Amino acid sequence: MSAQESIERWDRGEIARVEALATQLRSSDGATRLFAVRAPGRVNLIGEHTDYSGLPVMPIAIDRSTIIVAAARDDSMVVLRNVEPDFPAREFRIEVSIPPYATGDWANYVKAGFQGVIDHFGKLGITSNQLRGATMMVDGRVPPAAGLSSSAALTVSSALALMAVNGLSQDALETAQMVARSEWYVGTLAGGMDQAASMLGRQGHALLIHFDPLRVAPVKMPPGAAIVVADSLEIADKSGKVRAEYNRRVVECAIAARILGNAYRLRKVRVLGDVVKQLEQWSAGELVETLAKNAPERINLTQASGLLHVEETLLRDEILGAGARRIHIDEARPLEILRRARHVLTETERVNLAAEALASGRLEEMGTLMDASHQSLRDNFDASTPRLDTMVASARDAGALGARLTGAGFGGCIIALARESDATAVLHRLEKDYYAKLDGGAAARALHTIVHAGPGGSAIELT
Ligand code: NG1
Repeated sequence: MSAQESIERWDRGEIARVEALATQLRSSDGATRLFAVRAPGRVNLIGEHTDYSGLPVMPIAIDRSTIIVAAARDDSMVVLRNVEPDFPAREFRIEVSIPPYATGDWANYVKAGFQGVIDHFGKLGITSNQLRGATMMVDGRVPPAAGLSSSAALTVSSALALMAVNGLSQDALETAQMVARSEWYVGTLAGGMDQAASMLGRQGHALLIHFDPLRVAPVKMPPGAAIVVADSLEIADKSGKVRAEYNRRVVECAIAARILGNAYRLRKVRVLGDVVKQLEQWSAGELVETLAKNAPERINLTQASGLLHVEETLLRDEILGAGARRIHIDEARPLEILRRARHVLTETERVNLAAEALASGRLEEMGTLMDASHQSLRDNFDASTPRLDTMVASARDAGALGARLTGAGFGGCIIALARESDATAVLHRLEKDYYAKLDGGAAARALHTIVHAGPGGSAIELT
């Protein structure tokens, strides 16, 4: 992609942010050759907690982004400065395997993006000691810990910045694939939705994304439809308790997949997507019934290894990972496999229906599917909270066609689909029913707005 093509993806506000960062970098470091990259956050319209099972999702990239202005260095050091004073300056070295900072450090997401570049280009023969370091100024405007993928915006923009200062370029799909697993670096066994949306977003379109291999089909947003996003202000902090809940869901889904794989005598099943892809025809109802016949609703890893005829240590290594990246789950609580599989499989059916509904402008149907998604996330996946449920109900009462939590849940944002003419009423109702009942000033602090589907990440050289 040429610099000229990609600058068209930047809006005026972003260009002003770039100019401010570039001025600082020029005056503090005397840098002359500068690159700017942008990567947006995303909201997911439907297909929640399906990506790590290799099953489809349908997000939009949003018109809020992280921007980095970077200058190459002659050594392998990376010097990071963030415009946000809560995120302190950081320095580290590029090496084959970059050691992470302590959990929760913002710069781990930069390191995660870099590690993706190092691993990927390493396989292509470009070793880490050939990569130049960079001085980078970071300006993120995707609200953090709200389910809008501020982390993917930072990871993707960091990867793009390291590539840009080193003169590395490749197809956007390849970059999306390269960064898909980068959040494993920070200990979240995330699927690849956020990075794919951030990299491959398309103006005015939702993205129907399939995984393994990654494929993206743009679905035009119907005229007259508005997407409202509202932050619950309940912090879905992915570096703490929420990560444990998230990883637990990944494990629960992986066990359900293996039990189904055995029941249908399928080969090499790791995730529910492997089951669905190997069966010529399937329905969520039938698969859930099969699972119920072949395993108890709740199970622990020892019971699962018995059922699967796999040695327990092997099963643990396969599902929880090995070495430093091994994840910990609280084994005193049984793993809920039936309800989790019911959510993921019915959600997959909903994504497929939603893609058709949206493409043909059937907004009511799309809304109904979003409502059903929320109910399943609440009842089968235990990913909602009373606050998110209240907001979803308010949005529906105010005339939204459908509403649901978006992202991992456990706090964060809701999303509502409304006719353009009703969107403001939905926002006002949330202010009155929800924000007004929180502490003073909540409505002023909380992001609640209409978002538009914007373009994916890109890099330009500043002249
Ligand atoms: P959030 O919590 O919005 O970042 C997470 C995962 C996604 C996906 C959704 C649930 C990360 C970085 N992202 O999104 O991959 O699994 O939950 O659909 O953990």
